[in-house]
Amino acid sequence: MEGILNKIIKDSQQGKKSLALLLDPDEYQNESLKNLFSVDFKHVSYLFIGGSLLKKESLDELIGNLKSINSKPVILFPGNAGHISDKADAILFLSLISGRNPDYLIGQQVISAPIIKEAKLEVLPTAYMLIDGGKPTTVQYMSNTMPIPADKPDIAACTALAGQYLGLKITYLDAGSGAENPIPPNIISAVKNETNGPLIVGGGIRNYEQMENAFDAGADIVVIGNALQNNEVRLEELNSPYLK
Ligand code: 1GP
Repeated sequence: MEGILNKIIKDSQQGKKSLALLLDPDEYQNESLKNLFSVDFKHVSYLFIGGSLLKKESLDELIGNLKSINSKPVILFPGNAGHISDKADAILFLSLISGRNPDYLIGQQVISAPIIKEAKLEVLPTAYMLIDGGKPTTVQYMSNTMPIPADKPDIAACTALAGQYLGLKITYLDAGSGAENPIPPNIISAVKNETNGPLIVGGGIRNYEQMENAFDAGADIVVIGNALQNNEVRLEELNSPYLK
């Protein structure tokens, strides 16, 4: 079977773009899930599961529910080493390379490595970068790191290139969940031009236009969480020509 990482890399090389939904287990219970998936969502490729303050039971429960109603790959997007479930298909193995907190550069990774091995999850090595989204976000606070200023594309590009040279396969630019401003297009294009691998972009994307702007600028995968959770946008509205 083709692995998820290989598919993400191949799609990026072929210019095929994807939409990922971010689901927070503490927010989505059975009813809200059924509502979310009551529409046709064939243009969604990945389900990211994560949140900053997860209860383990809700993580396993959400993944179990998701698996019973759909067949999209379920990918963990962990806030820390405790957010691992063997019920998922893969995990974004994140190193927070925009920050200078060793615990999020390598500490949590050491703690989680044997748990991930035991759980037999596919590992997606990911250079995770926070970009200032206009207000302090949970991930900034929890990781105790500073985001890269939103008007510094050169710093973002050099950071992403360093991540690539360290062997990380995917770059994830995140303005943080519920960010006021999504990642600016010039940051996305600067990172895309400087690196070769797949580029994930998320944080504060609330509508079709913002999603398209991210794709136009070079995002391979756009992640949307809050806006769907809060019904600011519906899945049907996100059916872009990029996602055919
Ligand atoms: C956050 O990139 C994700 O880590 C998605 O952000 O919830 O703002 O869509 P939103």
